[in-house]
Amino acid sequence: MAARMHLVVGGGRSGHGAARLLRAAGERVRWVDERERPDGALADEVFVGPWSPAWLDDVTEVVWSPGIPLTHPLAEAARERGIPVVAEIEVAWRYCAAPVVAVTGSNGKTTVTAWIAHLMRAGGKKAIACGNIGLAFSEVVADQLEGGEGADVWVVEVSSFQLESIQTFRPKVGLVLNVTPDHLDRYGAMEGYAAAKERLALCMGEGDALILNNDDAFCRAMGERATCERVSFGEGRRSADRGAWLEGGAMIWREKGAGDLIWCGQGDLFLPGRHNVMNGLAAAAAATRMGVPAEAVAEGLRDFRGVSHRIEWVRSLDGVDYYNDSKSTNVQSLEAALASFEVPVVLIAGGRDKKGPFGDIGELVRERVAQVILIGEASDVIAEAWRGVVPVRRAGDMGAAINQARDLAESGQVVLLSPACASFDMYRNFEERGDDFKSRVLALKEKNG
Ligand code: UMA
Ligand code: ADP
Repeated sequence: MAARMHLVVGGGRSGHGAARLLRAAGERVRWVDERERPDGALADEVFVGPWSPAWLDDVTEVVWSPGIPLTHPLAEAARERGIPVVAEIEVAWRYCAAPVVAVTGSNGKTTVTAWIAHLMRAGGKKAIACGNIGLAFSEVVADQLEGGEGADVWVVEVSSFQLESIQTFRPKVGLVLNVTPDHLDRYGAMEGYAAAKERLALCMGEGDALILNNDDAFCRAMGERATCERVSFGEGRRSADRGAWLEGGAMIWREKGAGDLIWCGQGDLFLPGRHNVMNGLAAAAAATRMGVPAEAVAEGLRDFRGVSHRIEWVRSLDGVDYYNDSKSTNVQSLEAALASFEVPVVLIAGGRDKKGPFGDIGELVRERVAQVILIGEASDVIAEAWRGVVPVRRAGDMGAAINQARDLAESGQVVLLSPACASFDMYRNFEERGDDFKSRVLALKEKNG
């Protein structure tokens, strides 16, 4: 039988992984991108430029990159012709030979994905963290198909964009960490965004476990609709059968009919903030469900060092601590960062607005922030939302913002970059933004030096 022709749309990381994987599996690939020419060595045909209906000729399946909205006319044309449009993670799932733990949520995905992989390794398993974290799932599955070592478990970070077009993707353990406003520039309203997140449970069934945040209204509602086993985590313990809870400062696992098992105290974690206690509980619940013994979970909870660009300590200078939280791209991640500090914060925020409700955290800003320095396109929107709440200044770029922050911050205070916005107005991505902040901060000289 002749190999089927797949149209891989998008020449970025997802497209690269999907094209490589499909070719390794013996399928035919037409790889297209509207801006940059994809690598011809990985495809039978490549096209670049404005999309054309001819791209769909002889195609049996379209493999879609998550950053391109499904309202794109090419996706609509495919649907009109009855050609399935599937996510890149869907293709990876077909070929992966080990169980999948999938992590979604508005905030904490990368931290929890990396943390679960860390806990699995502490338990002696070969775990690979991949997906939205930056390494396409299909890329690592292609490695395996081409003779690489593969994994005992794939820990896959999945975004709402990826979940929009899954069909059979079925994690053994799925986590929804929280659902709060994000990507509303793409979804318009919370309903569409939340519905995309809920698709995680689409194919989960008997033998699978859905780990849900008991303190999040959306997650609780999702739990009521789900058909597979549910495991809760959070602060307010209920009479749940199974769950990971914070109680009296202890991080606890509770099994139905068994006594409580204490992993560690919240103060034993290296990572700061209550949100990271919740992230740790979620990760520990997943690892436990995947068979990692309690002692290994406890050890891996304590010694996990986190991921850079998430409330990352950069240096101390003239009594001021500088933190890089460039991955804070929405209002809730800024809220989590501010709640993690007990001392006054000089905050650098702003970037490309994702229509976040900045006014919602006005009280916390008033309480914790001494000064705000705004950068980027969202400056007017944020200044308006926090008018009368906190003194606000503006800076033309990161260098100017850091200089102002340095002049304003007093000994004992914190300078925090936590933008609550996307980076694309000034940088290629959040990593570039965080690296720029870090290198400029590290270059500062002591005042009396
Ligand atoms: N393109 C078009 N037409 C368009 C738009 C884009 O042809 O209308 C092309 C671009 O020219 C480009 C390609 O599509 O060549 C980019 O595709 P993409 O945006 O899907 O990016 P990838 O490189 O494939 O990266 C994606 C995820 N990006 C997004 O979802 C925006 C990466 O998550 C992920 O790490 C990677 O797949 C591997 O799984 C990044 C992200 O920002 C980190 N994710 C969002 C987030 O975390 O908030 C969801
Ligand atoms: P994601 O992959 O979902 O973007 P990250 O782990 O990369 O999550 O963290 C993104 C931002 O959200 C960082 O600023 C981080 O400090 C913050 N954050 C992490 N976990 C949580 C959480 N559970 N609730 C709120 N904010 C969080």
